[in-house]
Amino acid sequence: MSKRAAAALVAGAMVAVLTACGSGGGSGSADKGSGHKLTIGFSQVGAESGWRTANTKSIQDAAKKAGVTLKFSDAQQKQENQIKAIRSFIQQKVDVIAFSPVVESGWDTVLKEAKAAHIPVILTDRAVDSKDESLYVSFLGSDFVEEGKKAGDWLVKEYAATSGEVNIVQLEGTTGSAPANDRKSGFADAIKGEPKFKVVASQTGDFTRAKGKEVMQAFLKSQPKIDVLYAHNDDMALGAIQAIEEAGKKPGTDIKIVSVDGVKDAFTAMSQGKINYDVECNPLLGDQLMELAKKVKAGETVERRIKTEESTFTPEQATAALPNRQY
Ligand code: GZL
Repeated sequence: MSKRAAAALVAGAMVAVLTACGSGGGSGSADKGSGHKLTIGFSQVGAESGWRTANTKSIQDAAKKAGVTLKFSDAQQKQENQIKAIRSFIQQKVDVIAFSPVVESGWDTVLKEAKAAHIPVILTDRAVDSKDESLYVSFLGSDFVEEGKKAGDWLVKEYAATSGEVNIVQLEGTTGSAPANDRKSGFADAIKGEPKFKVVASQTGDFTRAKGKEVMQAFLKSQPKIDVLYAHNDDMALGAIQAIEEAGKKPGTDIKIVSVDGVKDAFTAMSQGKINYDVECNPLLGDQLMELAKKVKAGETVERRIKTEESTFTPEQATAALPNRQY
C-alpha cells in the first residue's frame, strides 16, 4: 500500500458530517511548486435519473472550479464498463481514481490493480462490500439505511390512527446496489413493529422512470388493494404516478407515495399533492470530492467515511423550496 493511502487510513474510522454542499472549491490544484495539475479519473454509474444528472454536473462543475483535470466516464449502469474505465485510468496514471459503484460486489480485483499502481481510490455516493479496507481511502456519500428509516418512520406516524391493514408496494433501486439494499432494510426496520403494515409486492424499477411505470402497472394489475407506494428514488415514483393516473386513481390520495432523492420534478409533484413525503439524498458532492482528492494527493490524512447531511420534505416544505431548488 502506498505511503499516502496508509497515511489516509491512519485517520481511522472517524465519521465527519460535512455540510451537504460543502465549502469545497478553493484555489487551483497544482502541486505547490511542481505545477502538476491534479488529474482525477471518475467512473460514473450512468445517467439513469435526475439525481444522477445533478451528481454528474456537480462533479464536473467542481472540477472546473478547482482547476482539476477530470477524466469522466459514463458506465451506462454496467459494472463491466466501470471496471474497464478504472483500468484505463490506471494505464493513464491518473493521480486519484473516484467512482460511484453501480453495485456493491465484484470490485476487489480491479481495486487491487489500482492499489498495486499506487493510485488512491475514493468512493462517492455508493459503497462497495469489499472486506479489504485498504482498497479505498475514503467513502463520501449518504447513509441509505437512515434514508430508508426516515421513510418508514414517516409512514408509522402517517398511519398512527389507522387500525386496519396497510398494503405497501415497493419499487426497489438497481438490484445489488447499496442504495437499494440499504433503503430496503432501513424501511423494513422502521415498520417491523407495526403488524398492520404489509409489503405485498416489491420489485426493482432500476431507478428509472420507464421501469418504475412498468412495474407499477404490474402492481396495479396484480394487487387488489394498494394503500402506499414506497419508491427508492423519485424517478421511479414519477413513472409510477403516470401508471396510477392511467389506472384512474389519484396518486397522493388513493395511493400515498413516499420517495427518496428530493429532485425538482418530485417537488413539483408534491406541490400538486401527488407525492406525500420525500427523503432527501443530496447529489451535490462535487466540491467535497475535489477537496478530498487534493488532500489525498498531498498525502494528508482524510476521514474514512464522510456522510452528507440531508433533510426530509413534506409537500409544504417542497413547495416552498421549489423556486431555489438546484436540481
Ligand atoms: C443515491 C444514488 C441513487 C439515487 C438514484 O445516492 O446512488 O442512484 O437515489 C440514482 O436516483 O439513480
